[in-house]
Amino acid sequence: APRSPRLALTPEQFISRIMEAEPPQIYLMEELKKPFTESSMMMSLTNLADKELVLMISWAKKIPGFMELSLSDQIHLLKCCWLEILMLGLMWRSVDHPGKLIFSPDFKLNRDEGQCVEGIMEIFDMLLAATSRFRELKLQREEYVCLKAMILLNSNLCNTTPQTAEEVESRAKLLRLLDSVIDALVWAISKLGLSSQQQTLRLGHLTMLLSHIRHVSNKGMDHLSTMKRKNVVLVYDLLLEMLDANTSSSSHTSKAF
Ligand code: AOE
Repeated sequence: APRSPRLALTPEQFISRIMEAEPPQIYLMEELKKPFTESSMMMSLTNLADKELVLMISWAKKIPGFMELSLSDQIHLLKCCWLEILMLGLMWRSVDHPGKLIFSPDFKLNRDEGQCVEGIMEIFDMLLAATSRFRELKLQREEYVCLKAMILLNSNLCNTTPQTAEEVESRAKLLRLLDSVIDALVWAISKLGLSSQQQTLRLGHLTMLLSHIRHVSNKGMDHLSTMKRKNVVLVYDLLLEMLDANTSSSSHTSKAF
């Protein structure tokens, strides 16, 4: 049946829509030449991210209400949060594998394998620490999909002041969308059979983890630009200009939409 965007979804419906939007499992599908060198590891990571980013755009488009935002808001949101979204996905895949980062089923790295890339172990450790935190909290799939949508919709909120009437309208839609995601997360938590005090604490802990993810993403971004300066990362088509999300133009992303 056609879905009317004007009818507000219940939290339950909202979650099932974002569960359906989840991208499929990605495989790197290349032979890993072990032991890794700095450039072979960075190449594999970049290849993987390349595939994931294409799927991330289709994922975002399936979030109820996202396509009703202005195109420039859609682009801005994705530009601001792509690495946070990749990182949260990585943490989710790695949550049952202490000490390992499951980039994909055919590309798993131990902390120590980060030794071959300058500066990467520090990022790996932060990723592993946040993953352990999710493990302690026993993060549920429903909560995970809500957090991911929250990262996307929250990423750009404080960076810009809407100016034109269109921007004001898109901003209002964005805020209502964020309300829906928060309601959905609260609903997901309420299913877990906790006391209302424990539910409130869980909501607090989960959302506070998002500030750590933003922090790791900023560190990862710094690391990536260092790598780029050393010409270690091979950056492809769509990915080319976007390492510096704040200063670059949006021509590539526009095409990607
Ligand atoms: C994290 C999760 C994941 O699934 C894959 C990767 C691969 C690379 C990893 C990163 C990660 C974790 C942090 C690392 C990083 C390598 C170095 C860093 C370990 O310390 C990321 C590789 C990224 C390469 C692509 C860079 C260009 C992307 C630009 C995208 C963009 O700006 N836009 C607007 C496109 C948005 C599409 C949704």
